[in-house]
Amino acid sequence: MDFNTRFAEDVREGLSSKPKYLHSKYFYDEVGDELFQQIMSLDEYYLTDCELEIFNIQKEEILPYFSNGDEVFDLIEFGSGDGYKTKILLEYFIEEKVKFNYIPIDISKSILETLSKDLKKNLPDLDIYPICDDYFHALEELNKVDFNKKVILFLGSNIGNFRGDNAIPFLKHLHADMREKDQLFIGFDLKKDPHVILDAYNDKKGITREFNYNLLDRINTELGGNFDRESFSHYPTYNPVTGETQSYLVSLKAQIVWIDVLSQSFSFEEWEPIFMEISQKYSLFDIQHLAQHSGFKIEKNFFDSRNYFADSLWILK
Ligand code: AVI
Repeated sequence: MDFNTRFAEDVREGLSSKPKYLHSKYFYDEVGDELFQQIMSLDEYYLTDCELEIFNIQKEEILPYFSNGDEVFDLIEFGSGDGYKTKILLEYFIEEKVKFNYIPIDISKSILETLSKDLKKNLPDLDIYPICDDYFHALEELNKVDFNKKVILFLGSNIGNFRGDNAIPFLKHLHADMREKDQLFIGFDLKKDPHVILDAYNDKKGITREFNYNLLDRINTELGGNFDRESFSHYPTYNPVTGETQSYLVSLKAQIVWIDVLSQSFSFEEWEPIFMEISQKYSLFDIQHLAQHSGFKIEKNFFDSRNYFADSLWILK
């Protein structure tokens, strides 16, 4: 199935469900990538700063966990995006003359091209092998030809796009594709003051709202929809019991939306929500639970100074 057919079918399924939902993976077209860059530099969106701080302050401590100094290793990054945070580690590793290859994997070709261009210019000594593919397919293909130790980076709390234990099948799949000496380095956004969390998804400038609306715009342009974004209100929530941050677009009136490519209309009741995104937050116990139930052991947790965020280094159990 090509991308557009998959997109259309996912939209059909989501808008026909009760409650309605849309997949947040479709947030990321060119406009969505740009909006996410803006989100990462918002004052309220503390996640990026925390991880930057961990890398800046603790890079010397992180390095010996990744490299024994002799063997070449592969630093594989899932969903590298523009590599903004990773660059701190890359720069330091190059400075220290560490033997490693950097292999960013992303489904966005344009973002990989921008990243490669930038790194080739600014870090000419870096060995970079970008792969534009699905994470697991890329990893499985790599495993056939490459026997270096692998350190897999899954940063920025991307794992939080799975609700609670739904991350376990993904982590088990990863586990199955890893060899004995490989490591997994995952970013987890920690449970904290609920106001701090909610503000991060409800910024004053309204960029997160735009990020959500962009998916409606995308359905309009790519699938011939007639969503009127003004008749939906952005509603983010945080539940401190489950650690789930959820965002919704709520229909402000009874309305019917038509989508050409699907030759189908979807009716909304007044105040009917579309569930748009989950960003799971974790306690240390939750992290331990995920590691244990997917075949991993925590080797070391790296925290920022406020204990808002943890980069957790895992090895096979
Ligand atoms: C990509 N992901 C980890 C971000 C998050 O925090 O869940 C996406 C995001 N959505 C709204 N703001 C940021």
